[in-house]
Amino acid sequence: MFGKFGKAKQVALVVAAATAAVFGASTQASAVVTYTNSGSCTGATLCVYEHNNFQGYTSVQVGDHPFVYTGYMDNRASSIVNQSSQIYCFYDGANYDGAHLQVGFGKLYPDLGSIGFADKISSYCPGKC
Ligand SMILES: [Ca+2]
Repeated sequence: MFGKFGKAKQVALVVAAATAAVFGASTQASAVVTYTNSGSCTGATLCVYEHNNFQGYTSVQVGDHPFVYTGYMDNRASSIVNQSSQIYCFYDGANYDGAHLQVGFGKLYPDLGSIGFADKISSYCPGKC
């Protein structure tokens, strides 16, 4: 009775699973972010620090990619080094939304609290806000 349609449904499910696999693979690109306590940003594109003046736990990105914090660094950033040739937009929201801060290329922000943006960052993306 529903042989033909049942098959079509199965194919649709397989396509959905394959699409999920592709998106899963692209998510792996966010492995370009690593974490350190060394304070060093040498060779990196973008470093985001837990404390003022580039101290404390640090997320270190190589290459220009969007990123969403899901762990310890979510809502903890207090200083930023942007060594990229890209402008970056940092967001309070986890989905590149909410209050935002634009950081020009080659810029250092030693005290995000002085501009009202301490302990807020949950995501960022290369490009203007
Ligand atoms: Ca936030």
